[in-house]
Amino acid sequence: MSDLARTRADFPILHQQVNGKPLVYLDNGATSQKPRRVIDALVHYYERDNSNVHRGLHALSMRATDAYEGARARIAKFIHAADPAEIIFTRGTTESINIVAHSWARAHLKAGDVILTTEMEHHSNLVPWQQVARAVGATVRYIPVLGADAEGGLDYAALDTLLTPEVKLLAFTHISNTLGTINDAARLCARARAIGATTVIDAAQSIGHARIDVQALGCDFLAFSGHKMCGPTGIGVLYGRRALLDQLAPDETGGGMVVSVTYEGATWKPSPERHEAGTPNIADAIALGAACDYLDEIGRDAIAAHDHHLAQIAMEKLSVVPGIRIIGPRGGQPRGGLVSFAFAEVHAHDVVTFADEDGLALRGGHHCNQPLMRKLGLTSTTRASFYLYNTAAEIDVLVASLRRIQKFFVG
Ligand code: 7TS
Repeated sequence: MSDLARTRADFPILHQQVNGKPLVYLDNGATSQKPRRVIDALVHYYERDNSNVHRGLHALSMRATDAYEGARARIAKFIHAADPAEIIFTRGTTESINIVAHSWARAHLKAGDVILTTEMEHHSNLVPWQQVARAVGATVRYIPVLGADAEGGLDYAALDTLLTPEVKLLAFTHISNTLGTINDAARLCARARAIGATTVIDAAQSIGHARIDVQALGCDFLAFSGHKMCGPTGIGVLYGRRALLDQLAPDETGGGMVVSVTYEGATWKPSPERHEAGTPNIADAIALGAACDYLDEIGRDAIAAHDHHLAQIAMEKLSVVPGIRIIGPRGGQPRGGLVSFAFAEVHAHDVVTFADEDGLALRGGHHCNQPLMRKLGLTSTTRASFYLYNTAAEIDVLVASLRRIQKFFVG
Protein backbone atom coordinates (compact mmCIF):
# COMPACT_ATOMS: atom_id res chain seq x y z
CA MET A 1 0.00 0.00 0.00
CA SER A 2 1.36 3.45 -0.86
CA ASP A 3 1.67 6.08 1.86
CA LEU A 4 -1.28 7.95 0.38
CA ALA A 5 -3.45 4.81 0.27
CA ARG A 6 -2.53 4.15 3.90
CA THR A 7 -3.50 7.72 4.84
CA ARG A 8 -6.81 7.38 3.02
CA ALA A 9 -7.50 4.16 4.90
CA ASP A 10 -7.33 6.16 8.16
CA PHE A 11 -10.44 8.18 7.17
CA PRO A 12 -13.60 6.05 7.28
CA ILE A 13 -15.80 8.69 5.64
CA LEU A 14 -13.82 8.75 2.40
CA HIS A 15 -14.85 5.22 1.44
CA GLN A 16 -18.36 5.90 0.23
CA GLN A 17 -20.24 6.68 -2.93
CA VAL A 18 -22.12 9.91 -3.53
CA ASN A 19 -24.69 9.92 -6.33
CA GLY A 20 -23.34 6.56 -7.44
CA LYS A 21 -19.76 7.88 -7.77
CA PRO A 22 -16.81 7.58 -5.39
CA LEU A 23 -16.77 10.56 -3.04
CA VAL A 24 -14.14 13.14 -4.00
CA TYR A 25 -13.96 15.45 -1.01
CA LEU A 26 -12.43 18.78 -2.02
CA ASP A 27 -14.04 21.02 0.61
CA ASN A 28 -11.25 20.87 3.16
CA GLY A 29 -11.04 24.65 3.45
CA ALA A 30 -14.48 24.50 5.06
CA THR A 31 -13.74 21.51 7.26
CA SER A 32 -11.45 18.50 7.12
CA GLN A 33 -12.40 14.87 7.59
CA LYS A 34 -11.46 13.00 10.77
CA PRO A 35 -9.13 10.01 11.05
CA ARG A 36 -10.17 6.94 13.03
CA ARG A 37 -7.71 7.99 15.76
CA VAL A 38 -9.67 11.17 16.49
CA ILE A 39 -13.06 9.43 16.38
CA ASP A 40 -11.67 6.75 18.74
CA ALA A 41 -10.42 9.43 21.17
CA LEU A 42 -13.98 10.79 21.43
CA VAL A 43 -15.50 7.35 21.93
CA HIS A 44 -12.84 6.36 24.45
CA TYR A 45 -13.42 9.50 26.48
CA TYR A 46 -17.20 9.09 26.62
CA GLU A 47 -17.03 5.34 27.26
CA ARG A 48 -14.29 5.40 29.91
CA ASP A 49 -13.41 8.80 31.37
CA ASN A 50 -16.38 11.16 31.02
CA SER A 51 -16.51 13.44 34.04
CA ASN A 52 -16.21 17.15 34.77
CA VAL A 53 -12.69 18.52 35.03
CA HIS A 54 -10.82 20.48 37.69
CA ARG A 55 -13.43 20.01 40.41
CA GLY A 56 -13.53 16.38 41.41
CA LEU A 57 -11.25 14.20 43.45
CA HIS A 58 -12.64 10.93 42.17
CA ALA A 59 -10.87 8.72 39.65
CA LEU A 60 -12.87 9.66 36.57
CA SER A 61 -12.57 13.37 37.22
CA MET A 62 -8.84 13.06 37.68
CA ARG A 63 -8.50 11.04 34.46
CA ALA A 64 -10.60 13.56 32.54
CA THR A 65 -8.57 16.46 33.98
CA ASP A 66 -5.28 14.77 33.10
CA ALA A 67 -6.46 14.08 29.56
CA TYR A 68 -7.81 17.64 29.12
CA GLU A 69 -4.66 19.29 30.48
CA GLY A 70 -2.56 16.77 28.53
CA ALA A 71 -4.27 17.96 25.34
CA ARG A 72 -3.43 21.56 26.25
CA ALA A 73 0.24 20.63 26.67
CA ARG A 74 0.15 18.65 23.41
CA ILE A 75 -1.25 21.62 21.50
CA ALA A 76 1.31 23.97 23.08
CA LYS A 77 4.00 21.67 21.73
CA PHE A 78 2.27 21.49 18.34
CA ILE A 79 2.67 25.26 17.85
CA HIS A 80 5.86 25.54 19.93
CA ALA A 81 4.30 27.75 22.60
CA ALA A 82 6.57 28.38 25.58
CA ASP A 83 3.93 27.37 28.15
CA PRO A 84 0.67 25.32 28.11
CA ALA A 85 -0.98 28.26 29.96
CA GLU A 86 -0.73 30.12 26.64
CA ILE A 87 -3.35 27.79 25.12
CA ILE A 88 -6.97 28.85 25.68
CA PHE A 89 -9.61 26.43 24.46
CA THR A 90 -12.40 28.12 22.53
CA ARG A 91 -15.12 27.05 20.08
CA GLY A 92 -12.93 27.93 17.11
CA THR A 93 -11.16 30.67 15.20
CA THR A 94 -14.17 32.97 15.30
CA GLU A 95 -14.50 32.86 19.06
CA SER A 96 -10.72 33.17 19.53
CA ILE A 97 -10.58 36.37 17.48
CA ASN A 98 -13.65 37.75 19.23
CA ILE A 99 -11.98 37.23 22.61
CA VAL A 100 -9.04 39.37 21.48
CA ALA A 101 -11.44 41.97 20.07
CA HIS A 102 -13.57 42.08 23.22
CA SER A 103 -10.93 41.73 25.91
CA TRP A 104 -7.66 43.03 24.51
CA ALA A 105 -8.79 45.56 21.92
CA ARG A 106 -11.52 47.24 23.97
CA ALA A 107 -9.09 47.70 26.85
CA HIS A 108 -6.10 48.86 24.78
CA LEU A 109 -7.50 50.88 21.85
CA LYS A 110 -8.74 54.45 21.96
CA ALA A 111 -10.06 57.07 19.54
CA GLY A 112 -7.58 57.80 16.76
CA ASP A 113 -5.85 54.41 16.92
CA VAL A 114 -5.61 52.22 13.83
CA ILE A 115 -6.28 48.53 13.41
CA LEU A 116 -4.39 47.31 10.36
CA THR A 117 -5.57 44.22 8.52
CA THR A 118 -5.61 43.05 4.88
CA GLU A 119 -8.02 43.04 1.99
CA MET A 120 -8.14 39.24 1.98
CA GLU A 121 -9.57 38.54 5.44
CA HIS A 122 -12.32 36.08 6.24
CA HIS A 123 -15.26 37.94 7.85
CA SER A 124 -14.19 36.37 11.17
CA ASN A 125 -11.01 38.41 11.10
CA LEU A 126 -12.66 41.54 9.82
CA VAL A 127 -16.09 42.17 11.33
CA PRO A 128 -14.88 41.92 14.99
CA TRP A 129 -12.28 44.64 14.24
CA GLN A 130 -14.86 46.85 12.55
CA GLN A 131 -17.10 46.46 15.59
CA VAL A 132 -14.43 47.29 18.13
CA ALA A 133 -13.17 50.21 16.00
CA ARG A 134 -16.69 51.63 15.93
CA ALA A 135 -17.02 51.21 19.70
CA VAL A 136 -13.76 52.96 20.63
CA GLY A 137 -13.43 55.45 17.76
CA ALA A 138 -10.51 53.68 16.06
CA THR A 139 -10.10 53.18 12.30
CA VAL A 140 -9.60 49.96 10.32
CA ARG A 141 -7.09 50.17 7.46
CA TYR A 142 -6.25 47.51 4.89
CA ILE A 143 -3.03 46.25 3.33
CA PRO A 144 -4.00 45.98 -0.37
CA VAL A 145 -3.82 42.84 -2.48
CA LEU A 146 -2.03 43.24 -5.80
CA GLY A 147 -3.23 42.33 -9.29
CA ALA A 148 -6.56 42.02 -11.08
CA ASP A 149 -6.95 38.44 -9.78
CA ALA A 150 -5.07 39.11 -6.53
CA GLU A 151 -2.27 37.05 -8.05
CA GLY A 152 0.36 39.38 -6.58
CA GLY A 153 -0.45 38.71 -2.94
CA LEU A 154 -0.11 41.39 -0.28
CA ASP A 155 1.44 44.73 -1.15
CA TYR A 156 4.34 44.60 1.32
CA ALA A 157 5.71 47.90 -0.05
CA ALA A 158 2.54 49.61 1.22
CA LEU A 159 3.59 48.76 4.79
CA ASP A 160 6.03 51.66 4.71
CA THR A 161 3.15 54.13 4.56
CA LEU A 162 0.53 52.06 6.40
CA LEU A 163 2.56 51.28 9.52
CA THR A 164 2.17 54.66 11.20
CA PRO A 165 2.55 55.19 14.96
CA GLU A 166 -1.28 55.10 15.26
CA VAL A 167 -1.31 51.40 14.33
CA LYS A 168 -1.83 49.49 17.57
CA LEU A 169 -2.92 46.15 16.16
CA LEU A 170 -2.07 44.15 13.04
CA ALA A 171 -4.44 41.23 12.34
CA PHE A 172 -3.94 39.08 9.26
CA THR A 173 -4.63 35.67 7.83
CA HIS A 174 -1.73 33.25 7.41
CA ILE A 175 -3.27 31.53 4.36
CA SER A 176 -6.21 33.06 2.51
CA ASN A 177 -9.23 30.73 2.40
CA THR A 178 -10.24 32.15 -0.99
CA LEU A 179 -7.00 32.99 -2.79
CA GLY A 180 -4.68 30.36 -1.34
CA THR A 181 -2.07 33.10 -0.81
CA ILE A 182 0.46 32.27 1.91
CA ASN A 183 1.33 35.48 3.72
CA ASP A 184 4.78 36.06 5.15
CA ALA A 185 3.68 35.96 8.78
CA ALA A 186 7.15 36.36 10.33
CA ARG A 187 7.83 39.43 8.19
CA LEU A 188 4.48 41.02 9.02
CA CYS A 189 4.91 40.36 12.75
CA ALA A 190 8.45 41.80 12.71
CA ARG A 191 7.26 44.99 10.99
CA ALA A 192 4.42 45.38 13.49
CA ARG A 193 6.67 44.69 16.46
CA ALA A 194 9.09 47.39 15.28
CA ILE A 195 6.40 50.03 15.89
CA GLY A 196 5.11 48.40 19.09
CA ALA A 197 1.89 47.06 17.55
CA THR A 198 0.26 43.85 18.80
CA THR A 199 -0.22 41.03 16.28
CA VAL A 200 -3.01 38.52 15.69
CA ILE A 201 -2.60 35.71 13.18
CA ASP A 202 -5.66 33.93 11.81
CA ALA A 203 -4.20 30.46 11.33
CA ALA A 204 -7.51 28.75 10.44
CA GLN A 205 -6.23 27.66 7.02
CA SER A 206 -2.60 27.02 7.93
CA ILE A 207 -2.69 25.20 11.26
CA GLY A 208 -3.25 21.71 9.85
CA HIS A 209 -1.21 22.31 6.71
CA ALA A 210 2.17 23.64 7.75
CA ARG A 211 4.58 23.71 10.64
CA ILE A 212 3.69 26.60 12.95
CA ASP A 213 6.08 27.97 15.53
CA VAL A 214 4.56 30.90 17.41
CA GLN A 215 7.91 31.88 18.91
CA ALA A 216 9.65 31.93 15.54
CA LEU A 217 6.73 33.84 14.02
CA GLY A 218 6.91 36.34 16.87
CA CYS A 219 3.14 36.82 17.10
CA ASP A 220 1.22 37.94 20.17
CA PHE A 221 -1.99 36.02 19.44
CA LEU A 222 -2.81 33.15 17.07
CA ALA A 223 -6.27 31.74 16.44
CA PHE A 224 -7.32 28.43 14.92
CA SER A 225 -10.11 25.83 14.71
CA GLY A 226 -9.80 22.13 15.43
CA HIS A 227 -12.18 21.04 12.70
CA LYS A 228 -9.91 22.18 9.86
CA MET A 229 -6.97 20.11 11.18
CA CYS A 230 -8.56 16.66 11.46
CA GLY A 231 -10.04 17.48 14.88
CA PRO A 232 -13.68 17.77 15.95
CA THR A 233 -15.99 20.74 15.45
CA GLY A 234 -16.73 22.99 18.41
CA ILE A 235 -13.14 23.23 19.62
CA GLY A 236 -10.44 25.73 18.77
CA VAL A 237 -7.59 27.63 20.32
CA LEU A 238 -6.55 31.11 21.16
CA TYR A 239 -2.80 31.22 21.69
CA GLY A 240 -1.56 34.33 23.45
CA ARG A 241 1.74 35.27 25.04
CA ARG A 242 1.49 34.47 28.75
CA ALA A 243 2.19 38.03 29.88
CA LEU A 244 -0.70 39.28 27.74
CA LEU A 245 -3.15 36.57 28.78
CA ASP A 246 -2.46 36.97 32.49
CA GLN A 247 -3.27 40.70 32.31
CA LEU A 248 -6.24 40.34 30.03
CA ALA A 249 -9.68 40.83 31.57
CA PRO A 250 -11.84 37.76 30.96
CA ASP A 251 -14.45 38.04 28.21
CA GLU A 252 -16.77 35.61 30.01
CA THR A 253 -17.07 35.14 33.75
CA GLY A 254 -18.55 32.41 35.92
CA GLY A 255 -17.44 29.15 37.48
CA GLY A 256 -13.94 27.71 37.30
CA MET A 257 -12.10 30.96 36.55
CA VAL A 258 -12.23 32.71 39.92
CA VAL A 259 -9.91 32.67 42.92
CA SER A 260 -12.39 34.15 45.35
CA VAL A 261 -15.95 35.45 45.14
CA THR A 262 -17.77 37.62 47.67
CA TYR A 263 -21.18 39.33 47.44
CA GLU A 264 -19.23 42.40 46.35
CA GLY A 265 -17.04 40.98 43.58
CA ALA A 266 -14.51 38.41 42.42
CA THR A 267 -10.85 37.92 41.57
CA TRP A 268 -9.55 35.95 38.59
CA LYS A 269 -7.20 33.02 38.31
CA PRO A 270 -4.25 33.38 35.93
CA SER A 271 -4.37 32.02 32.37
CA PRO A 272 -5.65 29.61 31.12
CA GLU A 273 -8.46 29.22 33.71
CA ARG A 274 -9.37 32.91 33.71
CA HIS A 275 -10.32 32.65 30.03
CA GLU A 276 -12.28 29.39 30.29
CA ALA A 277 -15.40 30.10 32.35
CA GLY A 278 -17.78 27.19 32.83
CA THR A 279 -17.45 23.53 31.90
CA PRO A 280 -15.14 23.37 28.89
CA ASN A 281 -15.48 21.22 25.78
CA ILE A 282 -13.48 18.39 27.34
CA ALA A 283 -14.01 15.58 24.84
CA ASP A 284 -13.27 17.68 21.78
CA ALA A 285 -10.14 19.20 23.35
CA ILE A 286 -8.83 15.69 24.06
CA ALA A 287 -9.62 14.60 20.50
CA LEU A 288 -7.84 17.71 19.19
CA GLY A 289 -4.74 16.49 21.01
CA ALA A 290 -5.15 13.18 19.13
CA ALA A 291 -5.38 15.14 15.85
CA CYS A 292 -2.02 16.79 16.67
CA ASP A 293 -0.48 13.35 17.19
CA TYR A 294 -1.91 12.17 13.90
CA LEU A 295 -0.70 15.17 11.88
CA ASP A 296 2.77 14.99 13.38
CA GLU A 297 3.01 11.30 12.56
CA ILE A 298 2.26 12.06 8.92
CA GLY A 299 4.55 15.10 9.17
CA ARG A 300 3.47 18.68 8.58
CA ASP A 301 6.28 19.31 6.08
CA ALA A 302 5.04 16.32 4.08
CA ILE A 303 1.47 17.65 4.27
CA ALA A 304 2.58 21.13 3.10
CA ALA A 305 4.52 19.57 0.20
CA HIS A 306 1.50 17.42 -0.75
CA ASP A 307 -0.80 20.50 -0.66
CA HIS A 308 1.61 22.45 -2.86
CA HIS A 309 1.95 19.54 -5.30
CA LEU A 310 -1.83 19.13 -5.68
CA ALA A 311 -2.35 22.90 -6.01
CA GLN A 312 0.24 23.06 -8.81
CA ILE A 313 -1.36 20.13 -10.67
CA ALA A 314 -4.79 21.72 -10.24
CA MET A 315 -3.52 25.10 -11.51
CA GLU A 316 -2.03 23.46 -14.61
CA LYS A 317 -5.04 21.32 -15.42
CA LEU A 318 -7.69 23.92 -14.61
CA SER A 319 -6.00 26.70 -16.56
CA VAL A 320 -6.84 24.99 -19.86
CA VAL A 321 -10.54 24.47 -19.07
CA PRO A 322 -12.45 26.80 -21.44
CA GLY A 323 -13.98 29.94 -19.90
CA ILE A 324 -12.28 29.62 -16.51
CA ARG A 325 -10.76 32.47 -14.47
CA ILE A 326 -8.43 31.38 -11.69
CA ILE A 327 -7.71 33.79 -8.86
CA GLY A 328 -4.78 33.94 -6.46
CA PRO A 329 -1.03 33.23 -6.81
CA ARG A 330 0.34 32.13 -10.22
CA GLY A 331 3.43 30.68 -11.78
CA GLY A 332 4.54 28.34 -9.02
CA GLN A 333 4.37 31.07 -6.33
CA PRO A 334 3.66 29.69 -2.85
CA ARG A 335 0.02 28.65 -2.68
CA GLY A 336 -1.82 26.74 0.00
CA GLY A 337 -3.71 23.63 -1.05
CA LEU A 338 -6.65 25.32 -2.67
CA VAL A 339 -7.71 26.81 -5.99
CA SER A 340 -10.61 29.23 -6.50
CA PHE A 341 -12.00 29.90 -9.93
CA ALA A 342 -14.96 31.42 -11.72
CA PHE A 343 -16.70 30.81 -15.01
CA ALA A 344 -17.91 33.92 -16.82
CA GLU A 345 -21.21 32.27 -17.72
CA VAL A 346 -21.91 29.73 -14.95
CA HIS A 347 -22.73 30.62 -11.36
CA ALA A 348 -20.63 28.91 -8.70
CA HIS A 349 -23.73 27.38 -7.12
CA ASP A 350 -24.57 25.67 -10.43
CA VAL A 351 -20.98 24.41 -10.67
CA VAL A 352 -21.14 22.93 -7.17
CA THR A 353 -24.57 21.37 -7.78
CA PHE A 354 -23.48 19.75 -11.06
CA ALA A 355 -20.15 18.60 -9.61
CA ASP A 356 -22.07 16.90 -6.79
CA GLU A 357 -23.58 14.59 -9.42
CA ASP A 358 -20.03 13.44 -10.11
CA GLY A 359 -19.39 12.70 -6.42
CA LEU A 360 -17.43 15.91 -5.89
CA ALA A 361 -17.69 18.04 -2.74
CA LEU A 362 -16.75 21.62 -3.70
CA ARG A 363 -17.69 24.98 -2.25
CA GLY A 364 -19.22 27.89 -4.13
CA GLY A 365 -19.98 31.36 -2.86
CA HIS A 366 -18.19 34.35 -1.42
CA HIS A 367 -16.36 32.20 1.17
CA CYS A 368 -17.00 34.88 3.84
CA ASN A 369 -14.82 37.25 1.81
CA GLN A 370 -17.42 39.70 0.48
CA PRO A 371 -15.21 42.82 0.30
CA LEU A 372 -12.49 40.87 -1.55
CA MET A 373 -15.03 39.44 -4.01
CA ARG A 374 -16.29 42.96 -4.72
CA LYS A 375 -12.74 44.18 -5.27
CA LEU A 376 -12.13 41.36 -7.78
CA GLY A 377 -15.40 42.16 -9.57
CA LEU A 378 -16.89 38.79 -8.64
CA THR A 379 -19.92 37.73 -6.64
CA SER A 380 -18.69 34.20 -6.02
CA THR A 381 -16.09 31.61 -6.89
CA THR A 382 -15.93 27.84 -6.84
CA ARG A 383 -13.23 26.49 -4.58
CA ALA A 384 -11.45 23.14 -4.58
CA SER A 385 -9.43 22.73 -1.39
CA PHE A 386 -7.11 19.80 -0.79
CA TYR A 387 -5.73 17.90 2.15
CA LEU A 388 -3.42 15.05 3.01
CA TYR A 389 -5.77 12.33 1.72
CA ASN A 390 -6.50 13.85 -1.71
CA THR A 391 -4.96 12.39 -4.85
CA ALA A 392 -3.91 13.67 -8.26
CA ALA A 393 -6.52 11.31 -9.77
CA GLU A 394 -9.21 13.26 -7.89
CA ILE A 395 -8.10 16.42 -9.69
CA ASP A 396 -8.76 14.60 -12.97
CA VAL A 397 -12.32 13.89 -11.76
CA LEU A 398 -12.66 17.62 -10.98
CA VAL A 399 -11.38 18.71 -14.38
CA ALA A 400 -13.62 16.24 -16.25
CA SER A 401 -16.61 17.46 -14.26
CA LEU A 402 -15.82 21.13 -14.98
CA ARG A 403 -15.51 20.38 -18.70
CA ARG A 404 -18.92 18.69 -18.59
CA ILE A 405 -20.41 21.70 -16.78
CA GLN A 406 -18.90 24.22 -19.20
CA LYS A 407 -20.20 22.19 -22.16
CA PHE A 408 -23.69 21.89 -20.67
CA PHE A 409 -24.10 25.59 -19.92
CA VAL A 410 -22.08 27.23 -22.68
CA GLY A 411 -21.70 24.57 -25.38
N1 7TS B 1 -10.52 32.45 9.19
C1 7TS B 1 -10.31 31.80 8.03
C2 7TS B 1 -9.12 32.16 7.19
C3 7TS B 1 -11.19 30.79 7.63
O1 7TS B 1 -10.98 30.16 6.49
C4 7TS B 1 -12.30 30.48 8.46
C5 7TS B 1 -13.32 29.47 8.05
C6 7TS B 1 -12.45 31.16 9.67
C7 7TS B 1 -11.54 32.15 9.99
C8 7TS B 1 -13.55 30.86 10.63
O2 7TS B 1 -13.35 29.60 11.21
P1 7TS B 1 -14.46 28.98 12.19
O3 7TS B 1 -13.99 27.59 12.43
O4 7TS B 1 -14.50 29.82 13.40
O5 7TS B 1 -15.75 29.03 11.40
N2 7TS B 1 -13.42 29.26 6.67
C9 7TS B 1 -14.38 28.59 6.01
C10 7TS B 1 -14.35 28.41 4.63
O6 7TS B 1 -13.45 28.83 3.89
N3 7TS B 1 -15.45 27.73 4.25
O7 7TS B 1 -16.18 27.45 5.35
C11 7TS B 1 -15.53 27.98 6.45
